[in-house]
Amino acid sequence: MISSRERRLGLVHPQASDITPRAVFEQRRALMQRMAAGGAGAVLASWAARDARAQVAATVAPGQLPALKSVRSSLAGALASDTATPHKLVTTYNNYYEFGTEKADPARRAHTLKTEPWTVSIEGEVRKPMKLDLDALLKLAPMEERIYRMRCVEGWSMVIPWIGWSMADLIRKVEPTGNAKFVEFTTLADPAQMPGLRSRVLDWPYVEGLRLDEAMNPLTMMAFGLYGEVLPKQNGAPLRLVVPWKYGFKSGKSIVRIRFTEKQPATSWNVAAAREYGFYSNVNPKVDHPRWSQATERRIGDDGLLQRRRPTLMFNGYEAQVGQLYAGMDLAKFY
Ligand SMILES: Nc1nc2c(c(=O)[nH]1)N[C@H]1C(S)=C(S)[C@@H](COP(=O)(O)O)O[C@H]1N2
Ligand SMILES: [Mo]
Repeated sequence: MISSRERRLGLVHPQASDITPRAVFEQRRALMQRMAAGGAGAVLASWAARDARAQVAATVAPGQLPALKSVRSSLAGALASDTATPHKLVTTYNNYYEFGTEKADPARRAHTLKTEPWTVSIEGEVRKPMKLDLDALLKLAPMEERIYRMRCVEGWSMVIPWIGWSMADLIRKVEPTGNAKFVEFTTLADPAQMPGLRSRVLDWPYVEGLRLDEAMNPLTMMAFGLYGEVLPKQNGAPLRLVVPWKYGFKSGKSIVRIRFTEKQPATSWNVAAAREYGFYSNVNPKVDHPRWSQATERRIGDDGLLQRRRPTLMFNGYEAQVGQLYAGMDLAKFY
């Protein structure tokens, strides 16, 4: 075992099995084995046991999930050197302003979020607009575990094992029209459930957006879980977007509406402070925030390592997968 003093002094690189709460780690390993063996049905069965949603598991056809090995290898080794951030930190150090602006607020307050029933309305420039309930969303595509880096625009980062499917699977299902150029994501805004809405930091509801080709990129994910568990409320239950090459605020939580549009959507942070938060907001160490550098970041959980900062990677390290989306674009202008 590694002592916390050794770790504080930066003498060792912790292993996932050292820093992950043991019960969670083992539960996750068991879950992953079932995923590899049995497919999406098994994943949902495990969730159902924790979430009293047994009827969902019963209606999902198993056997669609690729073997765990191929799920992992689809990440092209991008994360080989990163250790997952401890579960405890992923679920207690959050940005979810609908529940308050302090990092500890969402974990303390988000219990008031009611995640069932839940419906996502898919609208706008699509041939097949639809309203999908949570059961339909969970079954929409095979679940995969993906371990992604997440870089907040504030200068910190984490590594999170998500569970979900590629947004592209949903997009194909609703058949965008030729006019669809962007996708707008809207978060729940209910003052009865969300005490943070009383503060006017943002113009609620929280709205984010992507270009259609960004939303179609296989890395763009709709997540329903993390660390092998149903998504905690503070992390955006019951479903949230994950766009790992962009600053974290592009990944909206607790999504209720997805709208396909011809024009670039007005997004909350861009409306609040356009000079500071661009529509694209790709992670870019060469384009600084007006008030701080983006060249380096603090990995949450590394605090003991004498406050060492690590270099921020272009597109958060996903340049091979997404760089071509921005060929020929001036990324300092389209920040
Ligand atoms: N609805 C909503 N989504 C949100 C936010 C928010 O305040 N409200 N914060 C964003 C920011 S700034 C970040 S860094 C991530 C944090 O996700 P996490 O708490 O799950 O790590 O969520 C993003 N999604
Ligand atoms: Mo963020």
